[in-house]
Amino acid sequence: MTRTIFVLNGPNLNLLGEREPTIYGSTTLADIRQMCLARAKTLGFEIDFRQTNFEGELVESIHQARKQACGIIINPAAYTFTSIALLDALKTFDPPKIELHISNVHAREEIYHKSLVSRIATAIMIGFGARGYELAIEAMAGMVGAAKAA
Ligand code: CA2
Repeated sequence: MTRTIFVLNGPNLNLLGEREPTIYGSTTLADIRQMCLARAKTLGFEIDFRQTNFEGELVESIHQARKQACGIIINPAAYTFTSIALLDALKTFDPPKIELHISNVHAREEIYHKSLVSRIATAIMIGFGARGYELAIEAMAGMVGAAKAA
């Protein structure tokens, strides 16, 4: 079985660390990628880390994950609340899928409260800041099983 976890990031997350640090913190997406790679390595997993500002590209990545990944961690950003295409694609991916948000979306404006993705996510990681990615990898390793010593 593959030991690759896809970590997918949606629109505007390439700006992390550059704008709105009070909401999203000062860690950049490049920093988060490094954290993910390092944590996954200790657990015996590989990471395919991606970011796109395009809905269709996220859908394509999910299709690739069907053949190449043992799990998906996805921060769909604004598409969380709008994309039925993303929801339909994620429905075709049977292994564990974790929906992740850096900020606590429920403490924010109402437009950020109703996730379309949550209904099909295996689990949800919300409001832990950039550290949520590491926690999600640990959780995913636990769900997929046979993790090496941490
Ligand atoms: O908290 C999260 O991770 C979000 O998925 C981020 C999304 C937002 O639409 C979700 O409600 C919660 C927005 C990402 C925008 O990223 C930026 C990063 C830096 C500066 C501006 C936007």
